[in-house]
Amino acid sequence: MTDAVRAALRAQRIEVPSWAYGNSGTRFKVFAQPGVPRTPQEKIADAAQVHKYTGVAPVVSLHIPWDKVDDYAALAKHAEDLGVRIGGINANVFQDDDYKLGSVTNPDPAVRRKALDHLLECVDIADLTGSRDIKLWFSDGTNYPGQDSIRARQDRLADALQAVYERLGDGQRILLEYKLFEPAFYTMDVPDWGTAYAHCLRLGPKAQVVIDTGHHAPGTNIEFIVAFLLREEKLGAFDFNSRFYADDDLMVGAADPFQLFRIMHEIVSAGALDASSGVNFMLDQCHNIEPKIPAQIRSVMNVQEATAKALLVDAAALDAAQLAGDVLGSNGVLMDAYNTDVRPLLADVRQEMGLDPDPMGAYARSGYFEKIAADRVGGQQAGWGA
Ligand code: AOS
Ligand code: ZN
Ligand code: ZN
Repeated sequence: MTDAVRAALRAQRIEVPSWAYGNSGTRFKVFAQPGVPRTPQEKIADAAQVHKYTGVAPVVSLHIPWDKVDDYAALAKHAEDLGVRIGGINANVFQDDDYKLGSVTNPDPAVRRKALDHLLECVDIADLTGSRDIKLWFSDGTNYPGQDSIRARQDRLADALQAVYERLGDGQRILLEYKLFEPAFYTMDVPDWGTAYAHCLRLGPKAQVVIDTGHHAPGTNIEFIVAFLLREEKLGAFDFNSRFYADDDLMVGAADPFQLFRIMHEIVSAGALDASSGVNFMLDQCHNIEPKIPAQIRSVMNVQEATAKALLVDAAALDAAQLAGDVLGSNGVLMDAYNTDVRPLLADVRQEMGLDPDPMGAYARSGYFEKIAADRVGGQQAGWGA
């Protein structure tokens, strides 16, 4: 079993977001940090550090227009030269003044057209970067009862999604992300997994749901959603992060490592950890007060630890206990795995991969931060929330 566990841990792939490396903050304040990237190229260079020290984060998501460049093929080559590649393309229809009353669900057809054109531009960019995933998150919604027709907005959303779906090339897919609230507070047009699932079901097999772990009501059983969508073959990706209260975008696993383990147990037990499953394990976080690159390294390590524990679940014993109705026995099997310290195993696996067993220490000793802090003075790109 250990050889298979080690092989699965070596093969694990986690996609990191370009926006995690730029300055970010809340509506109250953005605390600028020294050395943050000034260009998409520098964001990719920072993301490459995470892969250099973890060995399992070779893919970087872009966010358009934050990462807009003149030559996407050159950007993809830049990534490859650094040992990583460009992953999902994230649309942004939430920061333009025109989108105050919504983007694709706006009552004004001219605004809807503008938003749809941006979504189609993201597919064009995915063509150029060779990306499979076009990730769509809509901040669209309403703040007051009566503000707009809930049903009409669903019709507008469906029309826009259908247009993007028809534009998709071979091997591409829509990843539709839901969010319970914020920035709209009365209705979001894609508020929950059921809405996202229903739209993706209507669209077809190239439309999948993204589960952002910060996008649910407190107490939501996220692993149930994971298991259900896996069974329906409609789980496309995660936007991993941690929350204490809302969409806090904190380091994944930092608030509730047990929940992350339960999520990864559903993934492992469904055979969905392997890349062939099509599930994309992405991070979607903002590091407002902590150093960006180490925070991403820690996040990747947290996902690795939850995954390692999930891989250690004695599936045969669990199955037998479940079928026997042995409540304490089945729970005990799961808890035995969760309570296993997997850090020595992961340190071993890193050494097998030719890596330092301590990614955080190795990065800290590398001098990379000191170099970028000295080199990158001025003109820092604003990131998410800035
Ligand atoms: C917004 O809350 C969503 O989590 C988005 O996925 C994310 O913040 C970013 O816009 C990337 O799509
Ligand atoms: Zn997200
Ligand atoms: Zn979010």
